[in-house]
Amino acid sequence: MPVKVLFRGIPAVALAVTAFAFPAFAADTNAPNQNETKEQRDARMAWWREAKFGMFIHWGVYSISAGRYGDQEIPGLSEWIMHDGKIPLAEYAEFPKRFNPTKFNAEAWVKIAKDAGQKYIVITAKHHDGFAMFQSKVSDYNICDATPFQRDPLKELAAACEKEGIKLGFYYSQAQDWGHPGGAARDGHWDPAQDGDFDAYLDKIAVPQVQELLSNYGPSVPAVLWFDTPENMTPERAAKFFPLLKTRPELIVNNRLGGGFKGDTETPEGFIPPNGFPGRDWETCMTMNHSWGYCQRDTDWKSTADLIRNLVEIASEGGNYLLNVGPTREGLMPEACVERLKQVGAWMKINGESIYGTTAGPFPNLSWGRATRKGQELFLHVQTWPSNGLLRVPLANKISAAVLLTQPDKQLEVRNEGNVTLVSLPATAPDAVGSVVRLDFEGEPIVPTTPG
Ligand code: FHN
Repeated sequence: MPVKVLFRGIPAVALAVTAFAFPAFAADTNAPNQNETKEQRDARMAWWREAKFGMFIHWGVYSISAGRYGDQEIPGLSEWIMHDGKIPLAEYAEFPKRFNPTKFNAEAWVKIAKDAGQKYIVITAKHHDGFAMFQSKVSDYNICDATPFQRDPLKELAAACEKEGIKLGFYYSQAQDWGHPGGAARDGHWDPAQDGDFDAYLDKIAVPQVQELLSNYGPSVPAVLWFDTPENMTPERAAKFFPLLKTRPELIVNNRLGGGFKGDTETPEGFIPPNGFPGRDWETCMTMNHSWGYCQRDTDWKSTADLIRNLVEIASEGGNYLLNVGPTREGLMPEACVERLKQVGAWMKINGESIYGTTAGPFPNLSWGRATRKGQELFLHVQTWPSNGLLRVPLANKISAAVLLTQPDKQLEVRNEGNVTLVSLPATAPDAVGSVVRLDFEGEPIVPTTPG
């Protein structure tokens, strides 16, 4: 089938930047959690701050095409294929008829996340193509009514997550919807079947579907609601969602609803902000390759070492890491992802205490690695092993204990020299990617501006 390719080569980061190029509106006093105290907020965010590491899942009928349409490769993100290939709605609506991911096993997916050390999952309930990956009474353009599969994966995931103690969140594309009349499309509609009134679309599709997502999966699912690309959203339009969000006081909502709604979390996409977002909770979302949805040609996977170092860098700046997997049309996670997640999990098994529940480290920079903090413990992530066996830590506090997490029963020799704490390390690093030293220190960290 010939397809006109109109991809404009928008990388993920650029998409993120353009997505937020909206004027800032005054905070709406009707917005959820406006009057929350710091204590209430800390309690609401507690599990998320402890979790640090989550799995993002982009799964939809775009995994059928996996980056190809007819005999053409469609450049760009595989989940944008309908947009970038300018595929008419009636043609795209043929995809669901071929979507039968019989190998999908919610328990297996949750186990992959759990074994990786991930504490929460956020899955695409509806992406920009407008196809709902859940049972929806609002529109029959959904996985239960429009595919031979006829199962609701969100329901199965909710049950599996509950069993394993993993939190489940839903991604919902509230503004862009290329499958329902009136839904927004970046750069405009390409098929007259998409034309319609945006407010009517919000009232008839987006708001009621969010209500379904907030009502049909039990009292604690979704734990997170992850909006995206707020095209055309205004404060009035964002406010249509507020009464619903307020029905779930424990819900965590990201900052992409639009209309000036700040939400609970900043969401840098594909990059790590050098100093985090002081005073704000934040989460870097990132794919393991380039696409978010499954894309057959996209095999440029980040290495396990990169994934671990990203996680460490993010934690050292006080953020969470939401790492994406794009499962296949059969319902399987790509082997390359599973393998890497397993290896990250092996590292987390030993070093997890240096990540979970930590806050940013106290050092502006360290020549040999990164640091995280949990109360009176500092975790030194040594990525460049000192050739003389002495780790120089710009810290003047009294140290009561120092151990390598690989050998927690063996105390390391520590001494203070001026402003610097010197830790004696073994000749070789126990872990080539990142070995962690835990320092138990007294008082508040004293970090000299000019290390001695
Ligand atoms: O356009 C989407 C993209 O497909 C993907 O879902 C990412 C994930 O954060 N968000 C959008 C771009 O900002």
